[in-house]
Amino acid sequence: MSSTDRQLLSGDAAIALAALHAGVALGAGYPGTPSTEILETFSELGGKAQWSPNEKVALEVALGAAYGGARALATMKHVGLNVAADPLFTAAYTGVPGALVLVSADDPGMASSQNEQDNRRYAVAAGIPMLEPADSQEAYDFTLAAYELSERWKMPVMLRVTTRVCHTQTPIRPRASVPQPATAHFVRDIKSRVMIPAFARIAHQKLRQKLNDIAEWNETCSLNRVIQGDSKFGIITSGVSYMHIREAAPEASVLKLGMTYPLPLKAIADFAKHVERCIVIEEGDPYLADAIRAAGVTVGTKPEMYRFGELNVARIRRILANDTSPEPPKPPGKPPQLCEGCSHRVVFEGLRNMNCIVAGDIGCYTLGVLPPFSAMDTCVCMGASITVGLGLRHVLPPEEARRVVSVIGDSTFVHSGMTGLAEMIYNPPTTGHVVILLDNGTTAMTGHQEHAGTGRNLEHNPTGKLSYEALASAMGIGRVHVAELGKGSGEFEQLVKESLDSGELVFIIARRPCILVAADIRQYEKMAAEKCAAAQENP
Ligand SMILES: Cc1ncc(C[n+]2csc(CCOP(=O)(O)OP(=O)(O)O)c2C)c(N)n1
Ligand code: SF4
Repeated sequence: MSSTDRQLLSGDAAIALAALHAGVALGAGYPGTPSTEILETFSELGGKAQWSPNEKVALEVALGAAYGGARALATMKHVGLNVAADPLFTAAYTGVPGALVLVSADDPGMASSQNEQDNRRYAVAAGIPMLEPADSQEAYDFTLAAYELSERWKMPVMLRVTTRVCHTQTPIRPRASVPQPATAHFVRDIKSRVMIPAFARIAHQKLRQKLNDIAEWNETCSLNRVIQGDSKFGIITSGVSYMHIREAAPEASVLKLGMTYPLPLKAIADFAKHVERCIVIEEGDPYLADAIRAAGVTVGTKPEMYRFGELNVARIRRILANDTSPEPPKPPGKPPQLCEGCSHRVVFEGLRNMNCIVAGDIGCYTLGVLPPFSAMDTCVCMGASITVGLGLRHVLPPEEARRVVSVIGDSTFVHSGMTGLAEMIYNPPTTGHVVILLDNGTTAMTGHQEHAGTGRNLEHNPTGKLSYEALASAMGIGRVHVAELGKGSGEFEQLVKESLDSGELVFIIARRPCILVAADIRQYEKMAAEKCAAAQENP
């Protein structure tokens, strides 16, 4: 197959291929549906990709690479951008001498997420140009365009994709050749990169000027397209909604926006003026509709009920008919559950038997909330188990407070649990607290990725390994226990009971590999040991 032959790729794979073709020097991210496959594919294709402990770290590492003059990629799911929001806003001020593309993979309909936030709002709030592809070809083309834009305007660019775009396979034709980046090289530019207030004030002004210039450029940019149709009826749209619209209303004139921040408001007003009725159709929040109306352009928008969940052809037909009658219920799916033999079962059986108040977290183990366990009382965002548990401990009457435990997975602990431990040591509840770390040696929920606690990198090769025991002890937790989980919950229950009764700060590492990767882990370890032995024999 020649490099320009058509290929059937998911949007995630198309982004990875474009990153490879763009000569991206480093891709960093944290797994999360629907973004995970981007870095995995980038690595399989031969790109340098690495999992970071969390999204803030990933964005900062990628930003550093772009400060060094390279093209860099940062990937994450939508909620990950909440974690990375701090560097994001200031990266817009500093700009980049290389190029930085941030992929935010949103999950309207919450196929695998705790909320359906619409990250287009982040592009506006931070002042970062944003592109929204509709299918895999556009995912490929827009990724390349994002690098060109990032280099041209010397600032990060956001590629905002959604679940359907990420996971649907559609044909793409790669470009015959893509201009390659210059070699990475650090050029000192203190006023642009060190955001003390005196420099940041100037940087903010520069950012707003750049955004004005980009908005002007976007008025005639080829990333936006008008599909001429019926002059009576026009639709303004972006992203995957465009694909559904072509089927639901093939006769309509369509303005398909590819760059959705900053918006080409003159082109939009012009389009609306030339059709008798104009409506904005978009998945998620009425982001486009709000901005277009705020600019004084009269457009219709979808009824509020269509803000929730994904759009599809049937729902768009209903929007166009202004049908707000109740929608047919979705066929009930099989409720998810922990695998037979999953080590998390032992833990939640024990917690249920002891009637603990469980501040939980996000991972496979969130399924501990469902029967037969029903042993999780809170779950907010990654890392919140330890801190929410502490809050409960601080205010509940002592006899209730002593039943509170925090339960956190190993990948989640590395992601955002460590600061919770610092809080526990700094502001200890009078009744003590018990944190249970579920160390199954993988990020199971998102497809078994490695993390900084597994001792293996993205490609499963050996690398540095965080020791939870040493970390907790060094942070000042007096009672640190490792519980090798067996089949029954008896021993584990006894340990938790003693820990709760102690009234001290206790950190329990409940250890047993996820059964779905236990054999793989043994294989990785065997290969690493063989490599090590070979290196010793032939130093
Ligand atoms: C900020 C954020 N990033 C990523 C995700 C996606 N995600 C949910 S849980 C999880 C980690 C799960 O791994 P672990 O804590 O080890 O639990 P396990 O699934 O292995 O039981 C990830 C990456 C998320 N929900 N929020
Ligand atoms: S994938 Fe692993 S961690 Fe997740 S439920 Fe199954 S055995 Fe448990």
